[in-house]
Amino acid sequence: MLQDREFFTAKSREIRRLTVASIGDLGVGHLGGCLSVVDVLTVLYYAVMNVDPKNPQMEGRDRLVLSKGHAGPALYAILADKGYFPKEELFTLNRVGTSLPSHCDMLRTPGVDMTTGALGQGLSCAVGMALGSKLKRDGATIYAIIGDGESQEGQIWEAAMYASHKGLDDLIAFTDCNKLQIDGATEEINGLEDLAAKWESFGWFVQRIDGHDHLAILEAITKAKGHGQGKPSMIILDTVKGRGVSFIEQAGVNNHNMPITPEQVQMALAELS
Ligand SMILES: Cc1ncc(C[n+]2csc(CCOP(=O)(O)OP(=O)(O)O)c2C)c(N)n1
Ligand SMILES: [Mg+2]
Repeated sequence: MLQDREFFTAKSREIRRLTVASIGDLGVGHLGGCLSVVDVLTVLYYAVMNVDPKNPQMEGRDRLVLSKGHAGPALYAILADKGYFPKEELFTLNRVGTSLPSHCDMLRTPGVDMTTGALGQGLSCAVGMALGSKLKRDGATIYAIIGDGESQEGQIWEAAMYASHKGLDDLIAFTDCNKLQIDGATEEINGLEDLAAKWESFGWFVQRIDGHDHLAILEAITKAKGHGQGKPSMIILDTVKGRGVSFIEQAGVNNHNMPITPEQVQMALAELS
């Protein structure tokens, strides 16, 4: 189902509110890297993916591997909003006995398709899933979201090489290119650019867009599905870490795993209202 710009804007704002509220209740979390992927997650879950919250294990469903597993709380906000579990559970985030750990765990959370958090591994899992789906011919599309800092891991490029070798055209990956990693700017620590040229040279169909423009994301996914070149797709999303809340954006590299006070939570929710 296609959705319009106003719908996406309102929905992603609501998801940002839920994300900030659940991390805020805990007092600390990966605010920057969660807020940078809300827009792509919103487009995927509200306009693209064939999934059923009432049947999270549905055969042939599309899959998402959130390879940058520390952004789990943003995915949980979406899953709760879609009805996979009650929204109140968001306030058990990362507490003893929760089904919502700080990083994604497929054995604990309905709707989470792969356990992630050890950076570099998720894309390989997505490649395996895409290969399995191709062999079964179940029609699924496999989506993966990796971080730009994460892209410095060698395993990402092994997965990249194998996916194109196997012609996995039902694999659509995104790089959340927010230009920051845990302790600095990606270009200063271990530069990735020209990132698009790198993916192209590994045999992928590559697009690069504004990662906060919902319609551009939707258009890029549509193009990725229809490119007909027998290649996996990489959509590089130019994003802002902490997007949507000014003081979190301004914290820059300090918004990675950031403490947040109850007063700051109120400020953030007011800006997102
Ligand atoms: C293998 C591995 N090494 C280190 C970490 C710790 N770690 C968690 S997030 C992060 C930074 C990742 O940067 P990036 O991929 O750019 O994520 P984002 O900016 O979206 O938060 C690091 C080093 C980890 N989770 N896994
Ligand atoms: Mg980053």
